[in-house]
Amino acid sequence: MNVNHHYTETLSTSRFVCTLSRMSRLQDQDPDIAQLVLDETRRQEDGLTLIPSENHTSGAVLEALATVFTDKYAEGYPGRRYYAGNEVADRLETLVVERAKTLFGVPYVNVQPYSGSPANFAVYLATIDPGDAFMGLDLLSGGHLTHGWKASATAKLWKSVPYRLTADGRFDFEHMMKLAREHRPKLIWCGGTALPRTIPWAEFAKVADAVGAYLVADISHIAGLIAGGAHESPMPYVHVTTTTTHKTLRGPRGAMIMVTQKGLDKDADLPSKIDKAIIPGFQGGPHLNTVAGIGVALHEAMQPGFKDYAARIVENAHALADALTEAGFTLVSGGTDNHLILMDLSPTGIGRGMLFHSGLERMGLYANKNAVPNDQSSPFYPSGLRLGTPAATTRGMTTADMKQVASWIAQFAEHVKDIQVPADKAERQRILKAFDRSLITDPFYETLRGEVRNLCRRYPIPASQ
Ligand code: DSN
Repeated sequence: MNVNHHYTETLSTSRFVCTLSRMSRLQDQDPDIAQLVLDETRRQEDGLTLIPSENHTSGAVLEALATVFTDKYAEGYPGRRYYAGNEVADRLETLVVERAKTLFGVPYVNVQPYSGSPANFAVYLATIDPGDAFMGLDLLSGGHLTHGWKASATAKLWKSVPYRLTADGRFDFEHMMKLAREHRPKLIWCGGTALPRTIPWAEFAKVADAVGAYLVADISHIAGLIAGGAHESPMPYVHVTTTTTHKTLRGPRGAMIMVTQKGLDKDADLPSKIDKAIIPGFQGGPHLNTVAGIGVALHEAMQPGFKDYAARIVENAHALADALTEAGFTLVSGGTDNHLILMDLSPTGIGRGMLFHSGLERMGLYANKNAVPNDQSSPFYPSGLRLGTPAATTRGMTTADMKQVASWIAQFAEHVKDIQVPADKAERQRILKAFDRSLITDPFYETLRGEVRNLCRRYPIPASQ
């Protein structure tokens, strides 16, 4: 295996070395896949993940994922399985459910959803009938596909009534109340994927309660902040909460559905409806190795240090937002309260998110293009860039490092200030192809990539957190 010696020395406590030492059989039996695992490990080490929905799991979570639980079918629930041999699986799932109940303070949790979209689908199946109206945040305002975007099956099977943010990125509860009274939704989603501000759960509850709708919080992005006390919990206000487990919560790729006491008071059968919606309604056997990994992540989130981690995510996001603002960028809502920053690049031309996405990627800074509220461009060529600090904070980066990141973004912006992304398709393709070529030939990118790599090597991804 071609491993740079200096590199492994620098990272003697890192995930790279742990990965290498764990893979002797894989290297012998399938060197191609082993090499890809190492290449991806190195990509993550040498670049900086600023995608707000990504994070770096601990070595313990990775170890739980790579276990014999992956071999076992466990359709059903503890004590009620369709397969034999589930006595250990029952103990595992029960333990993980209990941890989630304790961490989030709820009476019921299902830890089986394969990921966020299946979790959200199961909530629809459990709570409303086909054709019923529901409200969710429009994708272009930062909602998720499954909150009713027109291309999602959720908008085909149920009647989607989207609500939007104001042009300055704020919720408009008066407008929402008007929509709710007009369409009488049976379910209202709160939460999203590009929301830089605190979500005022109580305001949502007023709207949902006024029309007797289920209120469901999708806390996928902020579950770790809620667990760590850096964002108010929705549990007193909503009936159901869904979350992925791999974002700020820093677990494996999976999801959970939780029913609150308010949810039980509305419908005591909600837990059993959700259980049935997952299996046999929508999924087959749970991925028990993922369930084990979720259990480890929940245990980590219950440790005192996790509060500090959540606080540092927000501190770093504030520092990054402030430095970007000082550098002259426009941020949706003017800043951030959480882990996420949405840059509005439209003051320098609409549709420029793609340029930043690809240019920064070439420099080893991984962020993603994103629509901004009232975006005048299409979702594939949006005018925004979404950034976040959960992964950088896991590496131990500080507010000073966030200032450096903002400075690199500003240098890139200056470098491409004359490039526009035209609305005309053919012209756009021509300009973007020329831009892609410049990413290879222009020495600016290699120089900046080296600077990013140097910073990243000062902060190896820890094998333990
Ligand atoms: N893909 C997730 C995100 O990046 O926010 C949402 O599902």
